[in-house]
Amino acid sequence: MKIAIVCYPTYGGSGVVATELGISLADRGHEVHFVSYKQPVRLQSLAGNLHFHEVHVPKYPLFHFQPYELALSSMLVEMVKLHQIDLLHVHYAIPHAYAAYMAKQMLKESGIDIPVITTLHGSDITLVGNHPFYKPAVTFSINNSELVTAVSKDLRKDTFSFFKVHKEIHVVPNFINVARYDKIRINCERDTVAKSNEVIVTHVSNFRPVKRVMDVVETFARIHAKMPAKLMMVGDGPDRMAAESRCRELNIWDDVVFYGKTNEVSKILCFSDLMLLPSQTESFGLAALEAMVAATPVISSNTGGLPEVNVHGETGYLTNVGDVEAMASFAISLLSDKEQLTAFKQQAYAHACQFDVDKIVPQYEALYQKALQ
Ligand code: GMT
Repeated sequence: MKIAIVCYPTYGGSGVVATELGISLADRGHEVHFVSYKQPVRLQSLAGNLHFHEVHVPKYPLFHFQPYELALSSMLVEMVKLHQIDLLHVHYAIPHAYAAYMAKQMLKESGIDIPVITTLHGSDITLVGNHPFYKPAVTFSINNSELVTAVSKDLRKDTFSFFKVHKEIHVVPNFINVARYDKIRINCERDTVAKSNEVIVTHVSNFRPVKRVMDVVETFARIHAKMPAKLMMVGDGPDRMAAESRCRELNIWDDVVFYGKTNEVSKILCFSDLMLLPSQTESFGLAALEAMVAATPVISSNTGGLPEVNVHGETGYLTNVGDVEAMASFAISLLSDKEQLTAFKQQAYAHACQFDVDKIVPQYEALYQKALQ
């Protein structure tokens, strides 16, 4: 099949999932065309049947806001014709599903009827898409996609409760490439960041308010008070500075590393003992799954799709949002019991294997076949 994938190119989960999906589809023999305003960060090499098309938005002084959707839908029309694309798979409803709908209508004039598959990722439904300024357009583009998928049962439930959607929503969970992580785990180079008696706690996110990074810092401070420990803060975003100053106030600064945005996430997770993900809401929590495949148990909040990924008492623990005391107490008891920690590490890895790319990508392929029929 010739598939065009429209996504955000950034470190965000939706862009990562879309990129990994495209890479895997190309491995499975499909021709994949990524369309975005920049080459996706996880798309390191373009060869053979993997292509990238950059959307350019010409700057014109009349426009206060540059019309990205217009440029995207025009590019999709040209690209579909030139490369004889079979289907459009758009990740994140805003504005991708809307632009794909417009492209589809334009293509009809040339006698081409191309199916659009929309994958909902979370904040496009629960945070941004829900805003009254966007809601009618989001509802319209979901209802006018041939097929709609959501990354968790919880996100499907939210979509039905927030929008008047009359389409079936297929749940296709996020996935990871287990074989790739297995290779990294051979040499983690743990001693480059911590002494042998120190535990390593990690947080990975875009440091937006929804991630509650201050809860990470507060939880870590409690762990640090009980045992030698290091905190790895991976990612960047609006709450990073506040988190950094809180680390200074709490006198834990020397034991905290702020990495910023990095492509070394899997390496950092490889030497981690515990992942903290206290998000306010999380449709899936790809970061939790990436930790688990690196055999790192997760302490997360119990909201959204997180309970579909992190199993309480098996791969980690779930707590109420904002319950720093509970997170710290689970963390301290797990990290101080070597035997239990080893068991949780193995269980986390075993559970993550259920989300292997080879199990999930065929689900998308089956949906593509369905859409083409
Ligand atoms: O987590 C973010 O803020 C980034 C965001 C995105 O859209 O890129 O992530 C969403 O999609 C990910 C991939 O499907 C999910 O794993 C995240 O849980 C989801 N984020 C939220 O729901 C807040």
